[in-house]
Amino acid sequence: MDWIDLRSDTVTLPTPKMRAAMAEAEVGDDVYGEDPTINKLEEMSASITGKEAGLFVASGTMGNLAAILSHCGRGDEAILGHLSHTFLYEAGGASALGGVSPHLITNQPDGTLKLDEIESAVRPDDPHFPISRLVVLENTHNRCGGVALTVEYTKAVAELAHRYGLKLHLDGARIFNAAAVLGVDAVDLAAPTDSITFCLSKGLGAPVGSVLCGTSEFIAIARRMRKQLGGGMRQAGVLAAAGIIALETMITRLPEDHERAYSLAQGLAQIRGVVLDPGTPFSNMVFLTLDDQISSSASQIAEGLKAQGLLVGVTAERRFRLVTHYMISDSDVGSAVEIFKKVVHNSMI
Ligand code: TLP
Repeated sequence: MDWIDLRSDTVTLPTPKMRAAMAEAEVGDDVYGEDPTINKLEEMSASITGKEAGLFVASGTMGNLAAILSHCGRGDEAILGHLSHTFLYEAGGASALGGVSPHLITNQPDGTLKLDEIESAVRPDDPHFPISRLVVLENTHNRCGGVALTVEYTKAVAELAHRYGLKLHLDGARIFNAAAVLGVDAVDLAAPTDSITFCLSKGLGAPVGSVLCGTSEFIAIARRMRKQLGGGMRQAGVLAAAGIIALETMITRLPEDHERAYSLAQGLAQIRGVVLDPGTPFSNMVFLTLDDQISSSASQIAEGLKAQGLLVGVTAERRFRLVTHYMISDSDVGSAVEIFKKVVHNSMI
């Protein structure tokens, strides 16, 4: 079956250009720092985020974890949102492997954390408390609908964090989507932060990898953390080669995904029985919920959609996430709406 796969932008396959670059990549032992393709990707990544240095890592999860472990020691605390990917979906790595406690603050619907709540979360210097070391933001914010955090907001959080001697890490898995939505440069979104992870293997279509960027001093520490985590790779230039093509060819086309997410939302909004989240889509994600006219659960509806060739993400009992990416065409959007309509209609009470 020719699937229309809207579960995530992580399902994207490498483009022919990526495969060609992978086949021809010049490689070496990256643990010795001798893989020219990885070195090039790391330099490009540093420059595209305006940081001094970059570190190629296996995944967004590894990038965020290496960052937290580099900023914090055992018993320290990181302040982050209750809906952040790092808290919800990274298997508790920071606590399990680093002994770093999460100090949760409520994410506002727009993905932000309230400044006064961050400030109150910073621990006083008292032996009863862990030491507050880090604030973590996410841009775009996945569970908050793919919404982008602005440069001004990021600056305000950085200023606050720095005032208290804390660092700011940005989970910028989809930072280029955020930059496209806001019409700003990724450098400006990253500038206030002390470190940023961005992903090559989501909307940018590369098969593997993320890059953690920061000062040279920070990246040297993170490089040791990556080794501890078992992420010191050898001739991984074959992977980095695809990442280079991703940076060169896939960033400028992201607005197409946002336009298609918009058309998808317009189409789905016409279907009786589903309610779209207010404002969705903010970037390449459409979030919607089943209303009372539908007796089936989201999983049951998803099974029905799958039988018709449409794959969607189920994020709660009655809730879906649909994500557009470069493998989704205008006609896929039209078909997805038709399939959704048919399956939901058949589930009407
Ligand atoms: N997100 C994936 C799933 O894990 C949910 C997805 O399909 O959206 N930060 C953010 C904001 C992410 O969305 C993700 C992946 C990560 C970090 C982790 O990246 P990977 O999967 O490369 O470890």
